[in-house]
Amino acid sequence: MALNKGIIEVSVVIPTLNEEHNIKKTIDGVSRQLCKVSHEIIVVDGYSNDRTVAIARENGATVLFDDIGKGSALIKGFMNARGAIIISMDADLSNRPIELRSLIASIRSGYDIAMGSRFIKGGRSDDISVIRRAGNKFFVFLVNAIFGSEYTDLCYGYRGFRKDILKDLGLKEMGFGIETEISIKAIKKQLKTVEVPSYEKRRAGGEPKLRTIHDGANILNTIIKNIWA
Ligand SMILES: Nc1nc2c(ncn2[C@@H]2O[C@H](COP(=O)(O)OP(=O)(O)OP(=O)(O)O)[C@@H](O)[C@H]2O)c(=O)[nH]1
Ligand SMILES: [Mg+2]
Repeated sequence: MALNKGIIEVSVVIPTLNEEHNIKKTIDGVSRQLCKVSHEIIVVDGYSNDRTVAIARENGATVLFDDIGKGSALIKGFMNARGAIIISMDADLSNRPIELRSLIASIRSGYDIAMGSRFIKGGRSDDISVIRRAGNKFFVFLVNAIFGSEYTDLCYGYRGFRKDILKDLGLKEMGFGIETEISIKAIKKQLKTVEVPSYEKRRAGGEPKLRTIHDGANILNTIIKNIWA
C-alpha cells in the first residue's frame, strides 16, 4: 500500500458500518488516485455484521475497530494515522477519489484544513434530501452567525488535514457532530482553512446510517456546547 514503508505522506481514514457493497470500490479508487503518493488506508469499522472487514483487509487496508459512532471512529483513525496529511472519507462511494487531489494540494500548499463543500461554485450533491439540505443550511447559518465564519457547508465529511493540528483540537464528538466540532474549533483556533468544491454522489448501495432528526439534534447540541467550550 505505502510506496515506502517508513515514510507515509497521506493517510486516508474511512469509517465503515456495513459497507460490504462499497468498500472494495472505495479502496480501489483511493489506491488508483494515490498510486504515486506514499499512503496508507485506515478503515475504522463499527463492528459491521457483514463482510466489510474481510474485504477491507483483502484489499490492503489497515482495519481498526470502534464501537461508538462515526465521530469516535474518525478520532481513532486520526490518532493512529502516520501520514503528515490526513484525509477523512466516507465508504459509500459518495466521495469521488479524484477530489483527493484538491484536498491534498490544499494541505501541501499550507492550509491546515481543506473542507469539501457541496455548496460553493463547482460543488454539488445528488445525495442530500430536501430536509437535510435545509438542516445543513440552517446549521451553516448558525455557525457563521455565532462564530464569525464564512462556511458554505458544515455536515460533510470529505476533508483534508495537516496531521499536527488534529492532535491539538481535542476532538470529543462521537457521532455525526464531528465535522461541526472540527469546523467550529478551526475558527476558534484561527486555523488556516479553505473550502474546495466537492460533488457528493448518491450512496451507491447499503443502508444510510445518518438519522436525520437524531443526528440533527446531535449537531445542534455540538454547536451549543462549543459556544462556551
Ligand atoms: N465506524 C463507524 N462508521 C460509521 C458509523 N455510522 C456511519 N459510519 C460510516 O460513516 C460514513 C458516512 O455515513 P453515511 O451513512 O454515508 O452518512 P451520510 O453520508 O450522512 O448519509 P447517506 O449517505 O445518505 O447514508 C460511511 O462510510 C458509514 O459507513 C458508525 O457508527 N461507526
Ligand atoms: Mg453517505
